[in-house]
Amino acid sequence: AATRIASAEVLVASPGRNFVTLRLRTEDGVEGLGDATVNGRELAVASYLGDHVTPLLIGRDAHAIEDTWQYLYRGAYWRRGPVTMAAIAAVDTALWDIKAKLAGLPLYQLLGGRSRRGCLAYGHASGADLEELFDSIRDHLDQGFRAIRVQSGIPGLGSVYGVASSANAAVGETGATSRYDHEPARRAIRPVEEEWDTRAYLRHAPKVFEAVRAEFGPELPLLHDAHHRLTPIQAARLGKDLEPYDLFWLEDVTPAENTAMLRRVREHTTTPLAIGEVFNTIWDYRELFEEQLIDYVRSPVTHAGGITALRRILDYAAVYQIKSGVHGPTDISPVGLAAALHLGIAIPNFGIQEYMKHSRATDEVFRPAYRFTDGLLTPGEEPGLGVGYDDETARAHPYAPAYLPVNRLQLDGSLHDW
Ligand code: GCO
Ligand code: MG
Repeated sequence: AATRIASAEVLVASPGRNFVTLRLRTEDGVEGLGDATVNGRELAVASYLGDHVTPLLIGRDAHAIEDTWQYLYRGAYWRRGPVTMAAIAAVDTALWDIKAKLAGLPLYQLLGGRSRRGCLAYGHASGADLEELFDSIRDHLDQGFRAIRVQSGIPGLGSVYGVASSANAAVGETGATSRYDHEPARRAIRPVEEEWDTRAYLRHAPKVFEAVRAEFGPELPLLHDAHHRLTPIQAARLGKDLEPYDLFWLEDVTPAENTAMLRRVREHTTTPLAIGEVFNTIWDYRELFEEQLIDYVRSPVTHAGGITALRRILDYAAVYQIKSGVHGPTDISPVGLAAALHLGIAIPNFGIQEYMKHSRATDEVFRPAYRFTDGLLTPGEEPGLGVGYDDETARAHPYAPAYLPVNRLQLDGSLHDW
């Protein structure tokens, strides 16, 4: 029998940072949550959902997840794009949450059941110099991380995106919530500007990994994010230069728009490649999969059209022995992270899960059931996603515009990829 959707609310709040959350409720009062956060463009998705999607949902069968997905994707005429796909993702995730609650099961049971003890997580270590970086790696090892992303400051450059530094001790000033908050979205009406020099980066990065391997040995899986900043030939050189340090992956070496660029990179290096955090559909991956140009899929549930769509992308990836490496920064809400963990524990081709840890304020609103133990994340056994939404706590944290930095070349101030 049909279980009708009776209400749909778009919740915008800023507990630690801005989040857009969709809450659907059935006529029997069963609630489902979906994450629709697009960092720095939050209100665009809130409007897309509130003005154009939620009115369509009232009265629909909450069980008809695939039909609702197709209805919102094909029905809009305007396909793809981060705003559309985040909105569809939120609806899809909320419907899976409801279905699992109605079944009385944690969501992963509906996705095929448990395939592993937990999802291997990687944390973000970083430092302005090697000393700070080593401290940060040690701190992550103490927290139990068994895989670590390494980002470092570059001599001659000021602050570098993705690198925590003593500068972030000026919490509030930069928007950082702690010294380890290295990707602060600054609360202001426009982004801060950082400086960049690709040649300095290419000279320095291999030295950093050489030092890290010398200090921490050959076992520890190490990852690195180049944040779309390189040309194909520069990326090829970096991949080659890092080969002796045996990276788990090198992420986003080139801008994502031109996937064919990865062909050039792949010709030159055996360093595994990860890409896709800014992709939003299966179509973005087609060439990359079929030509086996990448090793890991970075799309999160939140930006790729939900659990239904990410599952489809990852099944397609499995044909080519490509694995998941789902995006998990703090701008993916606990709802988006929980969805990734239910999927990650069930699928055959799980690779790794990014885990940055949300602030206390964030966890107080969402109260996630997932746990991090001995380097592994587990989604918990509560029915559904295992995430809630505390309206009263959320109301104490109203939305405020906040933006990540932009990046200009040190040489002449040209705007560069960040
Ligand atoms: C990562 C990402 C993030 C993004 C951020 C954008 O690998 O975790 O690159 O740091 O920059 O999520 O909103
Ligand atoms: Mg990244």
